[in-house]
Amino acid sequence: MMTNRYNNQQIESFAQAVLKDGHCVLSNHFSLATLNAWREAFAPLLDEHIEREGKLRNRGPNRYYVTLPFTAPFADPSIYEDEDILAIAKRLVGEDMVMCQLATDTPLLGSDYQNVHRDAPPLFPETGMETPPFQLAINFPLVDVTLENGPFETTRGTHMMSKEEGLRRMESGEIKLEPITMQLGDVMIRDVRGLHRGTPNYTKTPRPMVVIGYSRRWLYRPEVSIHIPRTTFDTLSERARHLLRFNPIVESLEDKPEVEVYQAYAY
Ligand SMILES: O=C(O)CCC(=O)C(=O)O
Repeated sequence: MMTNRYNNQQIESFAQAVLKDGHCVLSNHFSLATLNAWREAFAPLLDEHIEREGKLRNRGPNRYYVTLPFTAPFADPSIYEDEDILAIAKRLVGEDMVMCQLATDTPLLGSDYQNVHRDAPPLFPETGMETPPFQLAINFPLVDVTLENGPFETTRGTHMMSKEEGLRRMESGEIKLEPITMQLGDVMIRDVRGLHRGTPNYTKTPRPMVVIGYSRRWLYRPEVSIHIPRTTFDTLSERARHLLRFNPIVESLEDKPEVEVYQAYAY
């Protein structure tokens, strides 16, 4: 049985921070042993990815988006069924939310500043108006994130305005990009509409950042999905089966697309 670290009031205040600022950070949340195992298992996946499709450079130079296989060590309920994170996420994207993404963003030496962007198009582009949240990214690094190795930079409040308005307020200096440095174990919960960018990794060590997507049940993002082996699906908890209910069930994880489907990422 997984237990809550935070009480209801604390959960509510994390959710309020996401509503107001667009993001919050839970410090020292995940087990370091688990994250160290993820980092080790991820290293060969990154190498294979670079070999196979590194030339596409679709996230900018020396920066890679790699989907994680839904298998050990990544198919870990202590991570994707974390009680505190689910409690915060449900307040933001609904009791019947779905988990739609399990992947990583990794800048290497030679990466660059990305253009400021959001990760999802607006729901109602013709109005310029924003709504309550519909898609969240749960981000946690597999190494400490410092000012040197490519901290994610983000803004406050821009998830509730049009991209044009957000960029205008950044241009005028009213809203600033803030680098989010993180310790291994920290977790950021963010509304993917907040204007942000990746920054250069000046070190020789990759900076993998995991992204788990939770969204409203009615949102379909064809760019992302989690392929769940049938044999694994049968072993999942009832809650996990419910969270993952709209993902494809596959006979084998070898039946995956040749290249990442999530190529266009910036909106
Ligand atoms: O990994 C990062 O720091 C940010 C990457 C990013 O925003 C993206 O590729 O969409």
